[in-house]
Amino acid sequence: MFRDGYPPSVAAVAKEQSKNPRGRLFVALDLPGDLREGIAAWSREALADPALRPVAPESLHITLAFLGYRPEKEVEAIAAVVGERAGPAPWVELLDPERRPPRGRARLYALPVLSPGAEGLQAGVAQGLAEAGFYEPEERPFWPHVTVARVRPEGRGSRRPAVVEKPPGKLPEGMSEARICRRMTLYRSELQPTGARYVPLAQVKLPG
Ligand code: 2AM
Repeated sequence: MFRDGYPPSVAAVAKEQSKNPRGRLFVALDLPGDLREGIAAWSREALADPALRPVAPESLHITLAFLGYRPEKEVEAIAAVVGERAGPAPWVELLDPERRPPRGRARLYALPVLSPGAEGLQAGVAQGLAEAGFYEPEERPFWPHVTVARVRPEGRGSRRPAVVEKPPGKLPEGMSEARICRRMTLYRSELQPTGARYVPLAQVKLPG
């Protein structure tokens, strides 16, 4: 029910939001620059299908915990928990692209990640954030991956993904070699018509 029985005006909602701003937050393991460049080079051909919207090289990451919309005033405390949960820098291996969902029209393509270290780091960060009340652990198991492309909608205003005629093939040899990831970042995702922009709010250097 609305207070006074009237729905708030657009101006009132905007005023309330500016008093209590919220950000769409997530914690991610950053990939080393040469690996991001390698993915970008591969993707120029592999993700050339017009139905695909490749992720910009600077936005490639492994999400560890997606917090959803949180009040901006919590950012400092969230960053402190992320810092406390910094573990050893994990080694990661990228696997050949997979689509999600596996059947029907694909919505995204991702490179699954093999990394017991990243799984350990994710478990610690998720537990710390959940204990502090900033995160609700997901029921599905953690799927470490790097999203490399999202599928555009079929038409304007449609929620149905377009058909991908030429899905990405395998990764070239050498790209699956294990790499060490030395940085974990708390990001704010800003949704824009052209795709999301990820703004780093706090960064943690991982030891080792
Ligand atoms: P994705 O790459 O698998 O799409 C910023 O949006 C990051 O948070 C993305 O990496 C995205 O994962 C992840 N993300 C977005 N919404 C999410 C949700 N509802 N649950 C889990 N992760 C999400």
